[in-house]
Amino acid sequence: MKKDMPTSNQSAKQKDLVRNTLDSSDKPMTTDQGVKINNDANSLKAGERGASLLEDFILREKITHFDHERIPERIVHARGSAAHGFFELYEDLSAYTRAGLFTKVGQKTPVFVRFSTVAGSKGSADLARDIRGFAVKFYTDEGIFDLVGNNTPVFFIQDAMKFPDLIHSVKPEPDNEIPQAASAHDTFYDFVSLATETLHNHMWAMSDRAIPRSLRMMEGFGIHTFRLLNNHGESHFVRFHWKPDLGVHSVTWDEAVKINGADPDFHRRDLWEAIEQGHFPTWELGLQIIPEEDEHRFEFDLLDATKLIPEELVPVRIVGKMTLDRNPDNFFAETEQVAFHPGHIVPGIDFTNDPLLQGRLFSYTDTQLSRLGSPNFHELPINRSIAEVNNNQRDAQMRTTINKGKAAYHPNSIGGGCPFLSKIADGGFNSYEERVDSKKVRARSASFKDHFSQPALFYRSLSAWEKEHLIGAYSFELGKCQIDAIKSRMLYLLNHIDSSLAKRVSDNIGLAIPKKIEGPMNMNIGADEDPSTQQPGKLKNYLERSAALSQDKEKPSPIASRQVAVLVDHGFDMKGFEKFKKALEAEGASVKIVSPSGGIISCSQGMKHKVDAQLSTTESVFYDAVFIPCGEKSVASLAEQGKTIKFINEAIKHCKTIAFLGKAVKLRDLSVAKDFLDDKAVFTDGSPKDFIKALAMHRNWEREPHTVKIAV
Ligand code: HDE
Repeated sequence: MKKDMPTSNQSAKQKDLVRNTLDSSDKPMTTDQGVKINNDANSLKAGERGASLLEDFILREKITHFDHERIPERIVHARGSAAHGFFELYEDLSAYTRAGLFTKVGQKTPVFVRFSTVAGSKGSADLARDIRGFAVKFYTDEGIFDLVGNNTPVFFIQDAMKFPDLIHSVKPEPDNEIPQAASAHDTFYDFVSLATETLHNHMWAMSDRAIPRSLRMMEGFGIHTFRLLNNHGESHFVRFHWKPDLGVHSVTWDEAVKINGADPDFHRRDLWEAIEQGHFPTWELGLQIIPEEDEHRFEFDLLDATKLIPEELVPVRIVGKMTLDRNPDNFFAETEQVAFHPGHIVPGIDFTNDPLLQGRLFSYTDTQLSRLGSPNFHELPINRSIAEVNNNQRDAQMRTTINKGKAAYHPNSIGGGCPFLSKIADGGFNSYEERVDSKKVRARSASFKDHFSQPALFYRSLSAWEKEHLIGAYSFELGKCQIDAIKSRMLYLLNHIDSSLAKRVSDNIGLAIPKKIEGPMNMNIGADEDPSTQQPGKLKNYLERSAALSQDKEKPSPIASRQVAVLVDHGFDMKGFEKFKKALEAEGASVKIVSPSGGIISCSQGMKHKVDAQLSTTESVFYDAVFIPCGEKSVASLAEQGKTIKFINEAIKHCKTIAFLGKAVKLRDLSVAKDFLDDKAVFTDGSPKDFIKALAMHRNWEREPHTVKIAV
């Protein structure tokens, strides 16, 4: 019988059956062996005040299970949040691939997506400056396809051999286990400054991409070049892109630091609540498709994961949409136990010789063996294929399938030759018949050697405010390092990428840019190779600027699910409040009443309103915009709270949209907002239209240079 994974239109009963979910409502409590329990509060004792008895199997079972509840966290990407959804294809791509996922237009393929940070532990804060994982499990009719990507289009290293070094350098330092979920320390910069291939991805990590406003507002990238194979065995190269319908947006570093303290679960909560409220996040899937014959057309190597293919050179073709519409029922069973693997592909998709990808193909199954403890991890409900699984793999720990029959080998006659093999024409998997004719070498291709041109392209492509943020990030991170020789090496390298960038960072950290650096600086070379081939090499400028690399877009983003704080107390003006609230909610924004006291407050019309957050328990950094309605009593009460002024000052500092209606102008004049009267996102009239327009642009970054002196 063919199993079916849930799509949003399947019945709840069907979903539970496949996913092995258990709803305990109206059920008696039992032991793991099904025995009904009569007393769950007291252990079995020799007398009420006597010793506990070893025979108490109920106590022993409960404690033993508890003792073993934790499994090893992921060695990287330990901190994650996930959701269910589906992918829908716009157009038939059978000219390129035979994968049903990309040829059956309109079919909904179920997905499970896990977002993560890389460096921090499972319990670390969400707003760490870090690359985000963006891993998608497609439950296709032809088996599982995992697109295990990140929110940057490139990676730090070119060859899997260096992955443990990269991760060891960024993880907390081994002597004192400091710092948690932070790259701003000596070991990381020691490695980065010696391994120049890291510089491109590092530049992305110093950009706003590494502190997203929401997991729902990030791009995703498969990074490696993969192959698509069609029914004729023809191959095209492909790179995968996810483009969020909500736009790509970030917070400032100052906000990130504050959010980490005030709500370390900020991203997790944001994703969860958006889905609960029906604001289902969506991404369009884009493909960059490159014909076989164009493999060597570019001034970089397609197999090099530290290089992106600018969209100006190969446009991104939008082919479908992914919607996340259901939160997991159980964090551990789903988000923690999901096992992704770039080697999970389906017929019609294939690998390339990218040496980073090739190493990953080994690593992911290997890690599941220690993390999930058994080669049967594919039997966990979240990892199960919806295509039927039949083979002669047997046994091992925690096997749940009960295979029938005697034949567990192939060929066999006892089992009628089953399970039988499938012809390629009948859906059997085939690999691209790539010609391989070469010497066995331990080397890096010369075509991988340019480590500077794309970081320079990225920097050139940023807007002025993005460059300022990046300069701030480098200054912060290097400022936290202790060893001058490491910082100097970084300045030397930055100077090769962009001298104005290096100069600003050098001024900020108070260290001169060195003219020369002693010793080799390119770890790609082996002991017997010529050190003169090392970086930095000459910059190539094949493109002045790539618009896709910048987050600075003229197009407004939808404001649905944006959080708007309304600062009020008893007696606030209902008319102005309602006008804004209605207009904002009509666009899907969430209006939250923030007031000095919790509970219920009444407005000018005597109506009762439930307070969403007490001023003392919330922070300006949780909201995208603020408005303060008129109302003498309300404004007077707010004016007495130091937190009100801090709240407003922070909103101004973080370039947010803010409106002071009627008498609330008094609060504008008590805060730094009085210095921003001509600002295009600071309002004093009663029209929500302009407020919404400003919010749709995310922030007024033009304000930022004037906020430097704001002391919050
Ligand atoms: Fe991973 N990576 N990785 N990685 N990776 C893991 O697998 C590894 C790389 C990525 O939400 C681990 O199940 C090696 C690139 C994501 O569960 C581990 C190399 C990209 C996730 C592993 C890389 C990624 C992982 C840890 C270099 C972007 C989280 C737990 C050869 C394209 C998936 C696990 C999730 C997880 C190894 C490089 C993305 C240890 C050896 C490049 C999103 O197997």
